[in-house]
Amino acid sequence: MKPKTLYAEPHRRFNPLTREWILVSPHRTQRPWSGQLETAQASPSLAYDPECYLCPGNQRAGGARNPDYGSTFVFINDFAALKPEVQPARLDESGRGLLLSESEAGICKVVCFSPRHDLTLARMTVAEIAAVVDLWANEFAAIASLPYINYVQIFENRGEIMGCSNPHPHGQIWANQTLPDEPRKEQESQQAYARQHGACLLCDYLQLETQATSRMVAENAHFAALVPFWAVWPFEILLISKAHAPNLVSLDPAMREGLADILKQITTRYDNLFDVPFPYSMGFHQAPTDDEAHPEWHLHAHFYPPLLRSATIRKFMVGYEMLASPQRDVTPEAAAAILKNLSATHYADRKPR
Ligand code: H2U
Ligand code: ZN
Repeated sequence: MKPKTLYAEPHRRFNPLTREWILVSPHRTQRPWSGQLETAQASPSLAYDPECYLCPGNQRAGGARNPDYGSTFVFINDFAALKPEVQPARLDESGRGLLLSESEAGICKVVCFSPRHDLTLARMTVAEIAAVVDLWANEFAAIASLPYINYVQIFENRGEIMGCSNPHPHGQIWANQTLPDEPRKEQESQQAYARQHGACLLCDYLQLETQATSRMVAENAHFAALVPFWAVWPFEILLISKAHAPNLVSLDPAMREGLADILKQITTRYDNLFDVPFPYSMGFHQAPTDDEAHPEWHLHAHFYPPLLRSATIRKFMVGYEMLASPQRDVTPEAAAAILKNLSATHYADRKPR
């Protein structure tokens, strides 16, 4: 069957990175909606908020005071989910793995992207974002060198709808002893693909998408942003490094600037989709830091935004998604076309008509 016919009907798509299937139901957005509406979040108007625990010079909830920082700032999370010092232990209470637990050591940090309370990545300059990329790379290297750390997760939650506690531009780094499930699935898939085809999964995939162009959203010399063939979230984006690099540390200055540029392009288009600061969870997937060689690993980032039809109508991952399989309502190709055709100029910078 031709893709055109297959993709117009309910069908399944395979995610080769996780080796999981998703259900695509192209016509489902036509159904009426009388469900929950979110309130669209407005941009903060203050460049400095005396009540904000991330603004320069302010006191944090944990009691510490932020320095008067002028660019980026990183600190150990005052309410860290993971801690460096834990007593190593493993317990199998039933002897059959039914009540199994293990100690887990790790470290959690908070990264402020800018001293300006009212900015977001989309509203920062490429040079300012490049400073964040440098900080991510330096933190990755420093945390990776800790002997008890085998995996470093850099991420950002944006918007109240994603559980972000503060509009001040910031992200987090959680790093730990064991490889968590999502990167573990991707690692096993990349290893299996490399064994079977003698090539890199994401290098091959990127080549296909560069030829097809129907899912490409934005590109520069060093990075490509696309709605992956197997996207689950309506406006999900996969950001892929054009070079076969295992992590941020291995990017040269030009590549880092390319990353900063594409991050601005993605977040600007996202904000322009519904003319609101667009909520999402994003994060980088990089090779584990376990002192093994990881030739199979290809640096990439996932953007998972929750919105579906407007600033106030979100996609719920409930019911069938919780119990059976993730499902999406618009095709990835339709979502990519919408995102690609949005202005590359942020709505706040557009002249009033
Ligand atoms: P989110 O907004 O993405 O939840 O991140 C904020 C993090 O900042 C959160 O993990 C930490 C919280 O524990 N935090 C501090 O470390 N110090 C504070 O004073 C408040 C919040
Ligand atoms: Zn602030």
